[in-house]
Amino acid sequence: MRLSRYFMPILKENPKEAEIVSHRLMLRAGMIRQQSQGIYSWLPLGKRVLDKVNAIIREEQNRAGAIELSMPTLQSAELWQESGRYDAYGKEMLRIKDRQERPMLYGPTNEEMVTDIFRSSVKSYKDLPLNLYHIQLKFRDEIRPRFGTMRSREFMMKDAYSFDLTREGAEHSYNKMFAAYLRTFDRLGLRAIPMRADTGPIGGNLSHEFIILADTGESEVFCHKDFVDFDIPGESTDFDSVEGLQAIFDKWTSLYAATSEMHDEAAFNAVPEGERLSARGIEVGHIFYFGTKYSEPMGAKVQGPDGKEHFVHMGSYGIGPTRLVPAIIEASHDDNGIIWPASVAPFDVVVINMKAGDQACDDTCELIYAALTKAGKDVLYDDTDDRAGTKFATADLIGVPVQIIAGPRAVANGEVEVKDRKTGARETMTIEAAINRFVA
Ligand code: P5A
Repeated sequence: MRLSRYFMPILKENPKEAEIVSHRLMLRAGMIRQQSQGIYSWLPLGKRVLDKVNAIIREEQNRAGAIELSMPTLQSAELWQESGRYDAYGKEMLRIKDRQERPMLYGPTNEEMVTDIFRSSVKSYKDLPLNLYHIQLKFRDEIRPRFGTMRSREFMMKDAYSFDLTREGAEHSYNKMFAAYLRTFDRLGLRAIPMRADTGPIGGNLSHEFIILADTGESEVFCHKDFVDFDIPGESTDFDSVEGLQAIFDKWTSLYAATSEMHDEAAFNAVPEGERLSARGIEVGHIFYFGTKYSEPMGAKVQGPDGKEHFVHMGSYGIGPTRLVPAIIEASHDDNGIIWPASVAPFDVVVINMKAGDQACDDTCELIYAALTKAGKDVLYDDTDDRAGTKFATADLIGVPVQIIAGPRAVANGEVEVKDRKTGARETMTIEAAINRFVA
């Protein structure tokens, strides 16, 4: 991508409305724009990061055996009247009427709709277990939308829903998502700790929130500090192994970890003082087991091996991609801007032409840009005629992991400078070596 032809509206000034660093940097880097309170457009740079986050979420959901579909944002009120949640959900639900005056709503979550899909076609235990997920916009008319896309009214959610014949089966499905979440957040460069959590309007009595420790987080959390160094389940994790996944779950729930709603002061005080962590955190995921809460009132049942009908045991599993992007920034930035983990960086490398219009600089940059693009890298080429200082500030602000800098003096020697955004380390090397670093 040539910056001269891209759309990346950088802000020079610090936006006044931004209270936390991720919101400030997302606005400054031209990643998002507020359209009305708590409702955002994702501009091209932000969209690239969001897509990369979603790709990792999708890979790990698929690895754990979940199957992707797509459900609509608008739902009929009837479904929610069946489960009893239409009235219970209160003012957070955006209620609308269509031209025939039929009550509709903008989905805040999809338990009812997915249960309807399930009951319409699954009739036998032989088709279980089943886990269906989608990545879709939701709407919750939050009392206090704030911090940009961290807590917005319209937001994206990956929501998965599992169906099993028995409670034991459902617990295995829960453990699959538990392990998949540990892997997902790790690949996003984050350390998320599963904590016992309140179930709120989703229901059930088994639930974990996945929390990233951050001073700007909205949740107050309490946990054993050893969680910070626990091993993450590897790529070879067997998601069909009941014992294997139970062992992962048991290990990750063996020490104290709870959100403030579930906090047990006495149990926490039993943890030796030096090992207690009392901190603030960001909830990036939340998983639930709620048994037959929806399947019973909505009549979602299958025939079991005993020939009898059984209401299915269900769970639901949410991750917030539009919250994860600012959460990653909260965890990884410096005074100059964002520092993206390579896995979600909007571009792999930015090529900075320090003197656009200078033949040797132009030729060198074009050569590098073409070679890296051909090698399948996402390359941003700053070919604008801005001052070098402005270009450096922009590159640091948008947080691309590697900068290749081509200035007249180095280029005259057949060389460029390669800068690591995270460490700030700069290295002068031949043009060929700079290319080979990515191609090899
Ligand atoms: C689980 C999947 C649910 O809704 N039903 C389907 C269950 N859970 S939840 O905890 O309410 O939400 C799941 C995740 O969505 C993100 N999230 C938000 N992100 C941005 N702005 C919001 N207002 C918002 N509300 C929820 C969080 O990451 C949460 O863990």
